[in-house]
Amino acid sequence: MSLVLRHAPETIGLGLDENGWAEVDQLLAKAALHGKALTRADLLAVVADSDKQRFALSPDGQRIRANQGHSIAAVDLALTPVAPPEFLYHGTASRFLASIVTTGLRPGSRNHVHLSLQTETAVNVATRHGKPVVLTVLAGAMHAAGHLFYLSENKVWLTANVPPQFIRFD
Ligand code: HQG
Repeated sequence: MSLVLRHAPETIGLGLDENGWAEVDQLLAKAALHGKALTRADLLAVVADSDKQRFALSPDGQRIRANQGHSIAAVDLALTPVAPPEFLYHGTASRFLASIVTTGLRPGSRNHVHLSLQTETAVNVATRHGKPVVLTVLAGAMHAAGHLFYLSENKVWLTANVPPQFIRFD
C-alpha cells in the first residue's frame, strides 16, 4: 500500500487525485487485477493497525491516502502551515553527515524532509539507513526566518529542506 499510495500508483494502474486520495473500490479492484488481491477487511486492518498510522480514510470511507512519505511531486497534501516547536529531530546515517553539513537536509526522492518531535522516533528512522545519528533542527529559528512547516495527520513534521545553519550537529 505504501508503494501505490506514496510512490507508484501506476504499477497497478491506479490514479490518485491532486491531494493523494485513491478510491478504495478502485484500489481493491486494481490490486486484484495485478495479482495483489486484498479484501476490504485487509485494507481496513492495515489502516487501523499501521504502527505509524501511515494511511487515512476519508470521512465517508470511500477514499484512502498515505498521510506522508510521498515521492509523487504532483501530490499536494493540502496541509496548513503550522508553527513548529523550537526543536525537532531528524535521524540519519553517519555516512550522510559530510553531505548534510554542506547542503543541509534535502528531501531526496520524497516531497519533504521528515522531522519528529521525539529523538526516539529519529533513532528508529535512522537505523534503517546505517549507523544512526540524531540531528537537532532549530525549527523555531527556521520558522522565524520564513520556512514553512506542516504536521501530517500521523504527526510527522514536514518541511521543504533544512539549510545547514539550522542544524545542530553535536
Ligand atoms: C538523508 C519513514 C545526504 C536523510 C520514516 C535520510 C520517515 C541526506 C535519507 C520517512 C541529505 C533519505 C522518511 C543530504 C538528507 N545528503 N543525505 N544533503 N539530506 N539525507 O527514507 O527521513 O516508515 O527518504 O537523512 O519514518 O529516512 O516509510 O527519508 O537518511 O518518516 O512510514 O537521506 O520514512 O516512514 O531517506 O524517512 P528517506 P527518512 P515510513
